[in-house]
Amino acid sequence: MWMNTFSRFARPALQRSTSVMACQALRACCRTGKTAGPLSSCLTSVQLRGHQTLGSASASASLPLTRHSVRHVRALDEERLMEVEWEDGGQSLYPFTWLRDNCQCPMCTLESAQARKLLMADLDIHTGVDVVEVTNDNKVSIVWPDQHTSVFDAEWLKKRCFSPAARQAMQEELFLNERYYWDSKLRIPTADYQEVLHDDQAALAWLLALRRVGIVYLKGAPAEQGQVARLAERIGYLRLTFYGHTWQVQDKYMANNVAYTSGRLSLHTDYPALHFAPGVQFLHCITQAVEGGESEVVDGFHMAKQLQREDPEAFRTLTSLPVDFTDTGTDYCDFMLQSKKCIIDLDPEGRVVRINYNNATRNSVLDLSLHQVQPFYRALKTYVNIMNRPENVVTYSMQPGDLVTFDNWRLLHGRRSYVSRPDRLRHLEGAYLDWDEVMSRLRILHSSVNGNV
Ligand code: OGA
Ligand code: NM2
Ligand code: ZN
Ligand code: ZN
Repeated sequence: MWMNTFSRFARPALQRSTSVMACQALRACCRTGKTAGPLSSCLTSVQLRGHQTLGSASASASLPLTRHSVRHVRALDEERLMEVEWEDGGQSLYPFTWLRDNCQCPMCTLESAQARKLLMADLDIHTGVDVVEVTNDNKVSIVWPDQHTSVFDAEWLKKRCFSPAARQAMQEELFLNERYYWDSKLRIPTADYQEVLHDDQAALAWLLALRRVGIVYLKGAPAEQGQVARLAERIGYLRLTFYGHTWQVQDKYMANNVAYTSGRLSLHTDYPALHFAPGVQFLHCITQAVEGGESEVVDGFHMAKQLQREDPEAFRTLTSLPVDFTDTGTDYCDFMLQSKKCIIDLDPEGRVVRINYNNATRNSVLDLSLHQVQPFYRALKTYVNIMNRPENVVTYSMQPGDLVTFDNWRLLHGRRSYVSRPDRLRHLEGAYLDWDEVMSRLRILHSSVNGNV
């Protein structure tokens, strides 16, 4: 039953990003109901009220554990590499310098902190080796010229193999950078607030979907303040900003932010006025307006890919021209922020990693040469037009007790204007977190739910 739902959830509304691997992993998940490997678990799910309801992340305990045994090891002195031949026939190469740098003995490693004690000053980056051999318990032992001995576990070495495929697999396991792109057909993954608070499998499923899809809806929170802080404590701690530890989205007299009015908020990411914008946002509905106030979201990464395809010149403009943002006022304390960001941030490999765009805080100071001004507006308008296409926007209306969690580096969100009535004040409570803390909790939950594989 969940398989059906999940594959519908995965395609066609969810289009995968670049690599083929995650898609295969996802399909494998859908077929077997098992995780595809460490930290690439999929989610079991059943449908509820038009949303995609998350079950729990499936455990990998029943997967056969692949144990890697060393058949043979030798030193390639010329290349200064150690070659490991595995029982399955594969081979891995490890540089002498890297092996010496990562000796796991108590003199070189502080075991209680899993941290390196060996100093760079004491590392000979031209070292040779005296002896390399496989021990009786299938470890690799190296005696260095100064007779210091290092012993490496076979699994430990295998995971750190330098082949492009092994490196890619390790990076995916560590950072979960594969994303499932979506459009208006997305059924937002949904979980139960109380379950996420009290059940580790539910919490893991929540955070995996938050990472992969970018948005997860939680239902069943008490319609009173304090819930976003409670949820942040489930992860670690929240991110304090000038708007406070948590903040109240309400129509306020002399509002210090356009969000604190009853007006329409066009699609935006929060806080581009901070150079390090919050990675994750929680919004909890305490009271909804009688009329209006519906929420809108789009997948900013998917929209950026679409822009790149449809208008490469506009994409180049938005990924290369820095734009000034500003925010001034008083809240938690007084503030006078200035920042410079490209609307679309790429990593060194050219992958989209962050969207920075709030039209309300985009500065009137525009640090561009005269001839760049019109191309900049043209590019931004093109990107915004793509986002606003009905086939790209997901619309929902938050009800008291609903709590939405989303990737603020990836999604753009907005809200329709609403009718403010003194007897029914619309009230959302919000909070920010950063991705480091969220990913840290995700890894811990993954190893406690699925065992340290
Ligand atoms: C915000 C915001 C959404 C809403 O406060 O930045 O996007 O529904 N609010 O009020
Ligand atoms: N609030 C909701 O970029 C922004 O100013 C987003 C932030 C006021 C904390 C709004
Ligand atoms: Zn050592
Ligand atoms: Zn916002």
